Amino acid sequence: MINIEEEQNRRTKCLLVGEPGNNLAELKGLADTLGMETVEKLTLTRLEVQPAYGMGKGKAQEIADLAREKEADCIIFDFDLAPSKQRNWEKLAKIPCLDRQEVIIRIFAQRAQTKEAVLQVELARLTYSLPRLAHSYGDMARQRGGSYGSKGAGETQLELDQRNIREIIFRTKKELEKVVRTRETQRKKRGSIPVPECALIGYTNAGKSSLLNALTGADAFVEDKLFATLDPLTRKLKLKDGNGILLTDTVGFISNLPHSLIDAFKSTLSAAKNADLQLLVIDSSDPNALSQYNTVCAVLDEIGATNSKRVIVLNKCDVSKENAADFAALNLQFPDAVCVSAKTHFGFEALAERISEELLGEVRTFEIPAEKSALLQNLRTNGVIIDEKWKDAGVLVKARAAGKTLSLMKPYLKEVLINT
Ligand SMILES: Nc1nc2c(ncn2[C@@H]2O[C@H](COP(=O)(O)OP(=O)(O)OP(=O)(O)O)[C@@H](O)[C@H]2O)c(=O)[nH]1
Ligand SMILES: [Mg+2]
Repeated sequence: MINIEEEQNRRTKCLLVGEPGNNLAELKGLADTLGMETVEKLTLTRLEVQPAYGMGKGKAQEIADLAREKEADCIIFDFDLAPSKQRNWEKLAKIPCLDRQEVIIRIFAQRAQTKEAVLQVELARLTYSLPRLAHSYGDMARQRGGSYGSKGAGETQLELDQRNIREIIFRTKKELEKVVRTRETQRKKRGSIPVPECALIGYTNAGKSSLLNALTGADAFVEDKLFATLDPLTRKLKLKDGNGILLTDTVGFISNLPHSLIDAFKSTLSAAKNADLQLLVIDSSDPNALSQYNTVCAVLDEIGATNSKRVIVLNKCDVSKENAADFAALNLQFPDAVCVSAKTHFGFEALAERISEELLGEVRTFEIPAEKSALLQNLRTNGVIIDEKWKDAGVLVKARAAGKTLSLMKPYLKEVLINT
């Protein structure tokens, strides 16, 4: 007899399948995050262009048999499966067959907490499901949004299901727009005095939330699983000079991030787009740090978040220093990067100084003639004065200034006068 409790606590077993050269470590991380147990990993030796399964029937049957032998409850592919291929696989293996996109969407769905995140994920899930309705097998049909099983479903029923989903997509979009508008109005109300904005951006698990917490004393959720953060969280960061800046934690990126998710999370990702400064956080202890960096840059390109200044932050250097060769290579690749550890707070002073330099300007000395008091006033309002000494002819000011204010001040730059 089945022990019901045991059955409920049993973790879903999965078989992972990846393309040649893929060690499936990341996919296993995704499966772990979903609470699944990986019973077997299988890397294909070559790729074939085969319409039914994406590989020969023999190989596909072998994988299906292996899944049965290992008592896997599902097969997960580390690449996209077209709807018809997914259907063929599920018919062959008689268990759910998920592709990478579906796994990521499911994690997002598990993690979503605020109304905005829930709506965004729902939108991505429905968009993913729509072309798959006609192909879903058994229980998966219902999970993916359809109301019918694999057999006996007439076309009218399918059309009805598709129309239902299209209507829900339309309603969800409208509702999401409303939530985003409300948030934007609140943001505008708060932002009457412009405060420089800085966003923590990076691959999932790079340590963005840990950095926000360590730098600002926030209590953002941190976990050694993927996609711990779905909602942006903003906190004030006090710097040595000036009135402080706003630091925002953002949703992590991953390679092959489903398009439907990028689309759905556009409003959340706007924090990255609107930031004056992007802190690009890299997990320097990860052997794939460089390809993760490239993925992040590609997503930023895709959402058009390319106009902000960028600083590379090599995080987790407490761990990566043990792996000296990889870490040295990263430092060589990013000579301007700031090395930090959210765990030990190593490098925090250097990071704060770098943020100040980028957002408020470097510390410079200006000699302002007495008759240019308007300039001094401008500097007081738009820059940060660190020290001022009055002399007969004017005032010697040590200050940070950036942008237009710095351009106006340039003729009075002390160092330049001395050097020329
Ligand atoms: N050793 C070490 N571990 C760190 C450091 N920073 C973060 N971690 C760990 O890395 C894991 C991920 O940290 P998070 O802060 O949740 O990462 P994240 O970038 O916010 O991840 P997502 O929200 O999933 O995108 C956690 O287990 C942290 O404890 C660090 O500097 N050193
Ligand atoms: Mg996070």
